[in-house]
Amino acid sequence: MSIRPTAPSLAIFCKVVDNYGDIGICWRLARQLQHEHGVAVTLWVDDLASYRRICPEVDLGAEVQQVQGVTVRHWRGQDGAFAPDGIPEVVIEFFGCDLPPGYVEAMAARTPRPVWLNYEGLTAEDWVEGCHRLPSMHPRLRLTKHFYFPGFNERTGGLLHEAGLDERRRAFQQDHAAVATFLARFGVTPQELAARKVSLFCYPDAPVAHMLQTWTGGAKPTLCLVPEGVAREQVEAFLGAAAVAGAAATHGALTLRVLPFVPQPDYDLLLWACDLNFVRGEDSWVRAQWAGRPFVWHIYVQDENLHHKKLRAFLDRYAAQLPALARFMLGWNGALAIGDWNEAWQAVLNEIPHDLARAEEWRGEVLAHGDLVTKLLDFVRELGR
Ligand code: TRH
Repeated sequence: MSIRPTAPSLAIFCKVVDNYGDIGICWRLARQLQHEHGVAVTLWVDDLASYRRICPEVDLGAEVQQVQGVTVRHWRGQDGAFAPDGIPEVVIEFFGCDLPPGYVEAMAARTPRPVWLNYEGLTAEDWVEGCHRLPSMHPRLRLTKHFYFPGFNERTGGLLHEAGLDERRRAFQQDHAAVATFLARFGVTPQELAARKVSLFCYPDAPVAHMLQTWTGGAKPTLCLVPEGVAREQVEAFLGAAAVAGAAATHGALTLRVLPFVPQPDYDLLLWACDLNFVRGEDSWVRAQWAGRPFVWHIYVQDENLHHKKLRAFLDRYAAQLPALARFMLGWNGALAIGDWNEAWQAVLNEIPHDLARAEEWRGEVLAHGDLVTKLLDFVRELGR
């Protein structure tokens, strides 16, 4: 950990719109700012219950609490007056969530005024390059907000990636006993370890039933690990029972196990332990990119099929040389018809050696421009000058 004497104080405002992705990203960002850069972070969260699913030590009843070095405040609403001297040097609003008006007034009254960033969603589309770092004046107050877009190249804000992540990932993946011990927590037997291990995280509209059927009829055993609550209907149809943590069933070549929702660092271990990962949204998608294993991304649905455009923009960058994986991901997201599932899946499996090579290459390409937190703090210093 490098505590920099100039590390600013910083607040992150996180409104959990639905699911855990928003708090997933904010919590990861907060931790890395604090642990690796010594930043005094206050994380304002409106939904502590969602937060607790990925971080079990969160106290649902606390207005203010310390969690792993981060000050966490329950953001109860838009009311309230705030003192200018209580405002930190940097304020980050996540996905354009509206800050409490009294807080914004206090920001304007602070000397010097804070750096104010709007942390936006990740997309591989080119337009973000023109919007990253753009200023936006407050219509009334002497305050300027800047857009911060995460992204994949030097013209964007980078991706969250902790120091030493890759070393930890490699050490874990090479340590077969550690992988077996980790998976045994979920009831995975030594025999099941030999199967092709797949984690499954997606939105409810993914064609999960087709996938389960394909694995059931497969020539080789598949072990599917699915967190509780994910694709509940299709999982229950396969199990013939409630999809509660600990439930499991085997049909044909497929064994399916329902896992409890694990704390965020353990979710990385799950991705690292599997041969292939189905992920969704933003944060698990990025974590899959660091796992060194093939992944299938289920993108968050947007009006007018905008998400298909986003998916294609990513596939153009990532999977230009991985036609089977690209085709399967388009099918998984309803952008084309998969047709024969056995054929499509077999083509994905045949391509795995290329996926593994691409994952290594991709990490190098993206991180050559620095990780998100380092880039964000550089931008803050630039604005503060
Ligand atoms: O929750 P998500 O669907 O995320 C988001 C939100 O929907 C958001 O509103 C939308 O804008 C964005 O997608 C595009 O999926 P995501 O991003 O993968 O976040 C899940 C988080 O939960 C991630 O931080 C990993 C974590 N997680 C655990 O900690 N334990 C688990 O067992 C699992 C399955 C996930």
